Amino acid sequence: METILITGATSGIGEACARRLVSKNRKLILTGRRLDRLEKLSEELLPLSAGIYIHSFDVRNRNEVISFVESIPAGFRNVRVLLNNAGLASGLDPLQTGDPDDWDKMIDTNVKGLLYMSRYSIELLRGNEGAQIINIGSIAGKEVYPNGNVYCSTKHAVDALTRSMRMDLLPLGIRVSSVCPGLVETEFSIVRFHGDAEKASQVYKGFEPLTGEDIADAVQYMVEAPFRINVADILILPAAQASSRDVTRNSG
Ligand code: NDP
Ligand code: 8X3
Repeated sequence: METILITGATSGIGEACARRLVSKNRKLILTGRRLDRLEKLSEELLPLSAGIYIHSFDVRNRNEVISFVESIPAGFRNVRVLLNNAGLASGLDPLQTGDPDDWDKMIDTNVKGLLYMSRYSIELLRGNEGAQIINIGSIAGKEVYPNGNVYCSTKHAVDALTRSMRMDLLPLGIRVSSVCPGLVETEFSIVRFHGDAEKASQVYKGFEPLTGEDIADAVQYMVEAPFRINVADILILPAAQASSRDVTRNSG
């Protein structure tokens, strides 16, 4: 029986993926920092699954990542899919006035966290038929936009890591791919604007943004594709978005 490990399952895209991928034929490992949310989600999904293991930790902390991997019970260690989804933007400022604490947060989570998770999960994935790592990238990893400086850099790094990990892990039979969304309405912008929900809601005003479920559809396609296929990269945008800077909005 296969196991799928999801980081950032407490909200948004990661939570939608947990809901979409849950099955009586699968075990899930759900992670994030907010234990109360993991407990609630696990309680809800457990009857629909073959088993759920939750663990709250911070992907930025290398020792916590190592302890998490060591803590996984025997029945959950045959991980077939690692979904590296945990990530965030913090701030939206020009470089000259940017807050270096925001920069550290984004680099430590989006780049170093993804690296730690990937590096220490290899032992769980290795040898499992159809093993794969799916990274949640972004349109911000394909192009840049004003004031997106550090966030865009971290997502460009995710793009580079996806392509280089694909080469490194080829001899181990582990496929590596990415799903790169445009604007998805989740808690992402609330986090970016440090809790300012009103400012966050403006980001999605006047057009129909993507939902976490839309991204979960793409992830499900990758996860359930025949093992001979590696769906290497998917860029998904709302119909109203052509690039990071081109979004058609109604004035009303
Ligand atoms: P949310 O804020 O809704 O979810 C982010 C998830 O990441 C949460 O579950 C959060 O859990 C987890 N997370 C953040 N920091 C850490 C950490 N240090 N350790 C462990 N878990 C962490 O945003 P989204 O669902 O939108 O974001 C998911 C991914 O999608 C991110 O990588 C983001 O960059 C990417 N993305 C989002 C887009 C969008 O428009 N929303 C578009 C393109 C990509 P907790 O706080 O409990 O730790
Ligand atoms: C999140 C999408 O456009 O806010 O990666 O950077 S965007």
